[in-house]
Amino acid sequence: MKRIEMGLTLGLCLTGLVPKCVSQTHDAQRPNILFIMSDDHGYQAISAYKSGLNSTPNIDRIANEGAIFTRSYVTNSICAPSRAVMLTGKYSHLNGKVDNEGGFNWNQMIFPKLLQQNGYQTALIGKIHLDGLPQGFDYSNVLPGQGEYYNPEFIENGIRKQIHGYVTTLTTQYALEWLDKKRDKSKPFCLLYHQKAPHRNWMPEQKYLNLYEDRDIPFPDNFFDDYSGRGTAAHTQEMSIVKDMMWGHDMKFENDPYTGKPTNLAPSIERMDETQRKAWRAAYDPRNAEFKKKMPYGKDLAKWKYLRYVRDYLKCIQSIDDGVGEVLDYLDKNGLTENTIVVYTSDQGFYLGEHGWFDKRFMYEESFRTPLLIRYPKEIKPGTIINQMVLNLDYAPTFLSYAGVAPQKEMQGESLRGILNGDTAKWRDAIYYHYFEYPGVHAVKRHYGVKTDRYKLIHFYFDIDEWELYDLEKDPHEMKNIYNDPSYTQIRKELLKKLDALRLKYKDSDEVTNSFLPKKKF
Ligand code: SGN
Ligand code: CA
Repeated sequence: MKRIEMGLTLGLCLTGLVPKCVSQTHDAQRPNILFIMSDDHGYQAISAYKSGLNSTPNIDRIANEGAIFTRSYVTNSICAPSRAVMLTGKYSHLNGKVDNEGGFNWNQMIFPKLLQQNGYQTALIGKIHLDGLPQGFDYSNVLPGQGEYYNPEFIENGIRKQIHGYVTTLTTQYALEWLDKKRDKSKPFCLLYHQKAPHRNWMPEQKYLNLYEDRDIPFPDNFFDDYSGRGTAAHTQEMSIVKDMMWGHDMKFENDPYTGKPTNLAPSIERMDETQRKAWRAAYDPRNAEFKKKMPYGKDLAKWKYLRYVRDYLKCIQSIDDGVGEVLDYLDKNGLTENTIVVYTSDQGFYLGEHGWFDKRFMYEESFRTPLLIRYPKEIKPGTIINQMVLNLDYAPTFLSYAGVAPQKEMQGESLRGILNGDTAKWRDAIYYHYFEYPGVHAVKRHYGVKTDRYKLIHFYFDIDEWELYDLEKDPHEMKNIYNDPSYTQIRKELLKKLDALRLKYKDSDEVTNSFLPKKKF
């Protein structure tokens, strides 16, 4: 708007002749926010990260037309806590959601509430994994808990219904319906479009059941890791592809190939209608029969399990990518592309066979790091690459900054807007991590630590007291703990100092840490 027109409008507003006009004019300029997130989507499975595993042309569009972050991390690599960090802009020990088990306090401040209070229309669609009726949203349509792949239940504004269909396509359909028909188009929007896939147990959409079956998938170099050179935690975890994957649930056998007994795949299959079940069996039965003919063992069995897992995982991602394409097309067709910030991320990273693992939780790179792509044509140059270390803690301040809303002062993250515009001078040189869920599923010990550009220092605690140090330049796959290596004494001292400083800055301490320990002995 030209300055004279603005003066005139402002004048009329001040005289009370044109109520609300300033905010309406302002609203037209404020960007929309489309926050896309999937669950357990490792950066290794996005072609924009050039890993060579699969092809995700629609997700890649966000990077090509905007920015890609090469060092984006989470503060606590597990689902519900990560989401709580993103919403509140605070570390787990301050927002209270330290693990998947405890409740989430929806009464605390979260960025959607601030946007809503400042004239945004807000919606939450898909997986959130935080119990209770979501606050801060004009519309919500969410999966209960983890949600189901086939014929899932959705809770629409508090009302629970089972819906026929596949979860990823339904979530996309609801997002498009809200954008097109359910929102107040006179206001800017903030839509959280959050997919359940590719979370375990990796059940692909009917049309993708045979995708990648004829394609070889490369194995990570450290697939046959024996954990020598690492401490107790890497040895005692229960997230090994070869040892911990189940014949039913994970490997998709209705009967155990060795004992012939029915497996725990049954609940997933029973949810399906006849057509879905027929298509499923037509795909898996012949492959399972093939396996039984050969009965591979040793390293061949490990490789077979890896391929079954990763192929199913990648199939699930294909449906996510399709959905991203449909939503980006909707923005294009409705003239919304220019004025909408589109973010793609995951609640954490994931192991795709690195160290022989699936799942997440560890501060080791593949689960600590997460994909992050942002497009905003008005401010971000296409093809921008950001190498600074950023955190999911930064998302709330970033959205608020673009919306012109002041963050709550307790929020601990930094807006990414500056570094996206090339202002990198004062950015952080270290990041702090803290994982709490132990004892728990997958048995990953409690730990916290610091990562700098080159090094990573980790302290595993609770029922052990062990330190690990990695030189990521010399040892990018974190195979050799050098904490006690005398040539790293000085580095170790500096990192310990940095860790203390970060714990102080983010208000974590032994006292706080101890307050989250389980009350009863186990
Ligand atoms: C389930 C999965 C685990 C997974 C957790 C947490 N098991 O318990 O493999 O680590 O969720 O995942 S399953 O048998 O139910 O598939 S998270 O993404 O929600 O944190
Ligand atoms: Ca997750």
